[in-house]
Amino acid sequence: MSLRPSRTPSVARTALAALALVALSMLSACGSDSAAPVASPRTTMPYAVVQPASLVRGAAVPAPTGPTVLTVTGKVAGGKPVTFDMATLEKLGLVEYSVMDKQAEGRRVTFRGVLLSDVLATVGASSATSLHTVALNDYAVDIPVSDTRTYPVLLATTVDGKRMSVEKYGPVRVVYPTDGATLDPAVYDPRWIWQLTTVEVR
Ligand SMILES: Nc1nc2c(c(=O)[nH]1)N[C@H]1C(S)=C(S)[C@@H](COP(=O)(O)O)O[C@H]1N2
Ligand SMILES: [Mo]
Repeated sequence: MSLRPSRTPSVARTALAALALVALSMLSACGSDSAAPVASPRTTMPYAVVQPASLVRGAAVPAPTGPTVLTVTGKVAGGKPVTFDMATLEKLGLVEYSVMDKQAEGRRVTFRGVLLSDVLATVGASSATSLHTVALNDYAVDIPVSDTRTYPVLLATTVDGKRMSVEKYGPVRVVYPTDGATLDPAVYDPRWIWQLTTVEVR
């Protein structure tokens, strides 16, 4: 095989580029469902992947070696509650986006954390319709699973690069992309549950 640079004439190159574009648009038109990761959010809200998953989906979630920060109960694969320490939770992959934080900071911040859709996929909660989420202070709110497919709902583990203490609404906090979508505050603000401790899959 020759290592010389291609000397394709520019006309041919333009035609090739056009062909490639057509092929690409056909691919995205008919292949988007099979190409997209399971339960990934369908949204125009941009978010950045800052660390890809290092826990293979479908593999057993290792038992916590540090403090448990999240317990997922209810309709999960195997039927037994799945517990996560912070290190394991963050192995599901980290994404981030900036959003106005009305509750805690009162300004625009960057939340980084795990997509709730990735948590559901990891515990095998594919048949779920609703999530009964409970906080350390016993506040509870139901989140429709459809939200996790429509929006990049985050289980945030840091704000502006810092861990969140319990006093600072942590260590795990649900975040919605309120800025990137027109989400009715009356409906969605109560779903911004802070000090999240348990997700019961229903
Ligand atoms: N842990 C916890 N999260 C919570 C709440 C709460 O009491 N405890 N209140 C919810 C409600 S009802 C709303 S509207 C938003 C914003 O609460 P705030 O307006 O009192 O700051 O946070 C939600 N998250
Ligand atoms: Mo509220």
